[in-house]
Amino acid sequence: MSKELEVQGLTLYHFSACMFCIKVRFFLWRKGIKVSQKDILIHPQYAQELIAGGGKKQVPCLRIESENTVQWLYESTDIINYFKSKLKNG
Ligand SMILES: N[C@@H](CCC(=O)N[C@@H](CS)C(=O)NCC(=O)O)C(=O)O
Repeated sequence: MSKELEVQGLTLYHFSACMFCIKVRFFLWRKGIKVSQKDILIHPQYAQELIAGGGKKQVPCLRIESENTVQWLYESTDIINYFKSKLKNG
């Protein structure tokens, strides 16, 4: 990944005041990574999507779609580590 990269196939479910979400969003901002974001408090239908797909209403959660598979990654640290694993320089 490089600076100011808009990543396709990734969606971050979150809400603005959630500290764990802030941690992830700050990491993404610092690294210049842009992903689609869905606020589950502003749009309750996103919360329903999250529960239906990931199994629980916990944020942050990163929906990772690649080819024909969809993975729902919970836990802020795991989400950050996912991005770090994709970055050349961490
Ligand atoms: N260990 C989790 C904690 C996430 C968490 O507690 N998120 C809260 C919002 S700040 C939440 O979604 N609570 C609702 C729930 O767990 O059902 C992380 O680091 O992501």
